[in-house]
Amino acid sequence: MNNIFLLLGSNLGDRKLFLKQAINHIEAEITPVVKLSSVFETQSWGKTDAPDYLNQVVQLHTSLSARELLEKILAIEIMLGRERKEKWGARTIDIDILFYGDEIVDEPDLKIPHPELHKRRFTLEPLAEIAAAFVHPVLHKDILQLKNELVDDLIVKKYKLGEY
Ligand code: PH2
Ligand code: MG
Ligand code: MG
Repeated sequence: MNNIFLLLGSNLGDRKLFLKQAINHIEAEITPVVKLSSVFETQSWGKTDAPDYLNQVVQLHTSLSARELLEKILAIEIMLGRERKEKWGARTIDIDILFYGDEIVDEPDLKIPHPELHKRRFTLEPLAEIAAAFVHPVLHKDILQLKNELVDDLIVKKYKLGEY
């Protein structure tokens, strides 16, 4: 079984519901979730005038290949109304593969570990909550260390249900 971490993100529509629906689809069409981080509300990274995101990390164990996993994820994104018009455009749901065990994949449409994850507080905060000791197979540092070394001032805070 391969140990997988995925990042879920939504900044369009009912963000909390899209995260929940993504998890339901992952469990129905891929495999039950092993661990789930808290939901975090995060300032948009890269496109600063975009609406805030909700982000959450999930851990899975699967025997699917990275490519098979990617195909299932893309199908779930489409089912949840994902449209790709512009880079970093607002989206109902984005599901990114952060890690596929210790494997390194470098293909045009699939790069694992996710090449930007160590620069992004919106990824490392939820990831550190459930996998602080996981060692990045390229950078050879654990998630807690990467989080402590971050240079990213965008606000990332735990999202409380019923706050809005
Ligand atoms: N995803 C991006 C670009 N910027 N910012 C936040 N806060 N959360 C995201 O999930 C995110 C982003 C590209 O996929
Ligand atoms: Mg993404
Ligand atoms: Mg993506």
